[in-house]
Amino acid sequence: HYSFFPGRPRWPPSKSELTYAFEPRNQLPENVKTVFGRAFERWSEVTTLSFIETTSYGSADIKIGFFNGDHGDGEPFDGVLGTLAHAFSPPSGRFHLDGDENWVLDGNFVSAPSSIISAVDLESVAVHEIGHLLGLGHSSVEGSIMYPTISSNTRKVELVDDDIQGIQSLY
Ligand code: TQI
Ligand code: ZN
Ligand code: ZN
Repeated sequence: HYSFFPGRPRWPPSKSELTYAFEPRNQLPENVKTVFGRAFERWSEVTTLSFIETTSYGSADIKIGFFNGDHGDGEPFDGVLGTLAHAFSPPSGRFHLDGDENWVLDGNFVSAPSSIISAVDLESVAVHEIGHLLGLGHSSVEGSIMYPTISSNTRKVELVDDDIQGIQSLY
């Protein structure tokens, strides 16, 4: 079953259009940004929320960036595997990904040779973390997007009934 963060934080009803922006210093290529756009779309399809990319990083509701190791928020990344990403509950909007992972995009390695085995599918992680950004905690339903484990080299991007019921009870 789905869960929420303590106190059930959510984005206020007045904010059904959420903006997102990418950390300018990352200089992400367009195909990486597209993956996040698709991940947001999966949640907007089942809610009244919409997500709009903005180039105004400072004023965006959701700020997305790749960071390595200690990046100043008290939750350092740990190199390959372990923690892959973290996102904070509403209305924080902070969405950080571990730059040391071997991220896979549409089945292709972004930053590593394909002989590497610790591949992590970016879209799968993005869909899960956006759930957290919107207020969902972890689910006990195996196979749900919000289930707290994923096998490496696995792609899991489709919301299941439990994810949809959870987000629809918040929004
Ligand atoms: N990052 C954890 C996660 O997003 C961070 C975390 C741990 C957390 N406990 C939490 C976040 C409680 C909110 C509430 O779950 S992770 C997965 C999964 C991670 C894990 O890097 O371990 C995914 C990131 F679910 F597959 F294990 C993305 Cl998809
Ligand atoms: Zn962080
Ligand atoms: Zn999680």
